[in-house]
Amino acid sequence: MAHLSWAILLTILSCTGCVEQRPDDALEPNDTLEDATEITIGIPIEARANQGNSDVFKIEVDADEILSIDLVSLGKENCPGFTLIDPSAQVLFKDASARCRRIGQPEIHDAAVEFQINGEDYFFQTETTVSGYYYFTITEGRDADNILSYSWDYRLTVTVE
Ligand SMILES: [Ca+2]
Repeated sequence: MAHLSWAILLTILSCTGCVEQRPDDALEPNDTLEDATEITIGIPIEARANQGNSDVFKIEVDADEILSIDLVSLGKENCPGFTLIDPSAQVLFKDASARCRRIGQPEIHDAAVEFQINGEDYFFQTETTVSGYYYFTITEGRDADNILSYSWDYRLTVTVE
């Protein structure tokens, strides 16, 4: 009987899905391009990236504009990876690793995309060459040994000039 109890306890402790995750934001589900949250230009969105659950946003833009994506950290584990795709489905930016810390270069970083890390915050800017929907994805990273699911709160503002 004692062995059975230990077995149950170990199962609970080692079951990653059993560890409670911080609640998702009201924008869910937005894990895929099909379910992307549409951004209104100039209107900030406050949202939460939970580990294992990407946040996908779509932004309708004309060609020959300056598209800026501004991310301000609002706390918790600041571990985001980013992807930016243009309306012709070309990947302009893609982080290489799902690990928490930003190590090394992105897997894809088109020369037309400016990317800045400003302390805890992030900034993208690019001149649009195609009109239509740009897709911007935030994926919360992880560490090899994190037990509790990581979670990052952020404010996203998109502007077009
Ligand atoms: Ca999501």
